[in-house]
Amino acid sequence: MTRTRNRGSRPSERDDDVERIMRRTSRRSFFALGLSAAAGLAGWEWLKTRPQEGGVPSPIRRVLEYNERLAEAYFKEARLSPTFPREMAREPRVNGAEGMAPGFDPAAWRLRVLRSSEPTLLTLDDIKQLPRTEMTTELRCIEGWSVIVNWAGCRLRDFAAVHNLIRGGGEGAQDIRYVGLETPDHGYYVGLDLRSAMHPQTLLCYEMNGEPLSLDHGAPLRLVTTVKYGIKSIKRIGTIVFTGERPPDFWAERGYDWYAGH
Ligand SMILES: Nc1nc2c(c(=O)[nH]1)N[C@H]1C(S)=C(S)[C@@H](COP(=O)(O)O)O[C@H]1N2
Ligand SMILES: [Mo]
Repeated sequence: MTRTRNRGSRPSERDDDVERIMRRTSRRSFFALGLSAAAGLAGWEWLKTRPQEGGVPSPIRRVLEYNERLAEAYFKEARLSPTFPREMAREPRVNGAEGMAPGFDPAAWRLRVLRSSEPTLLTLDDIKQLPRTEMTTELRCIEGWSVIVNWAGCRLRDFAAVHNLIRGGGEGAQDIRYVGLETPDHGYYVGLDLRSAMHPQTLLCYEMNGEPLSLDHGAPLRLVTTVKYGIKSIKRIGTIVFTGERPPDFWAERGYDWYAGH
């Protein structure tokens, strides 16, 4: 891992920062904020009734700011992929329909979020309450074509921060190193290393080129990540899991590189 210098402080000092943040985080549990995974849906319902700060319920804002510092300490060497003027965005061809059988009802859809305890079920509205991020980036298919697309959604990193998903879960809990995602029918599934999952251009997307996602392009919620080939940008996410073990990956099982970076 290459460590880059961070505004005048020596790398070793930055490491101390990370250590300190990590120690403090494990001491001061997020239970106090009612935001732990264990708080689950009840906690989330409570959150939605909190006063807003900049469009985000204030307890979320606080945890976001806190976890952003943590994420930055961890992932500070993230390089941003190029972005493009919004006018350059085109509709990508529909590519790949694994795990996207007909008969799917987006209205009945819920996102299952798993860490160590009980799964949490979220609606699309829950996800839309989180800070919205828009980006116009290149979708690159491993088959050799690419297209510039405008996407909107929630950074997976913000999602993880709000739901306290990247922290170890206390005594005996495994360290989170990966994120796994799969379609509701388990027909398509991808694994991401945590660094790529927490990259600021890895989004849980619900809009493409200013319109709600179509079913073909992954409605109601898909992943888009600029740091991997299109195979990792899974459409129609059903379950997302934060885990210590490398998740299975549809195309890795069929001979492609598990990391699929480009
Ligand atoms: N569920 C699901 N997601 C998927 C695929 C798939 O077959 N099933 N194909 C992937 C591939 S190979 C690419 S290039 C992109 C294409 O996204 P698009 O159809 O929105 O252009 O979706 C990715 N996500
Ligand atoms: Mo692809």
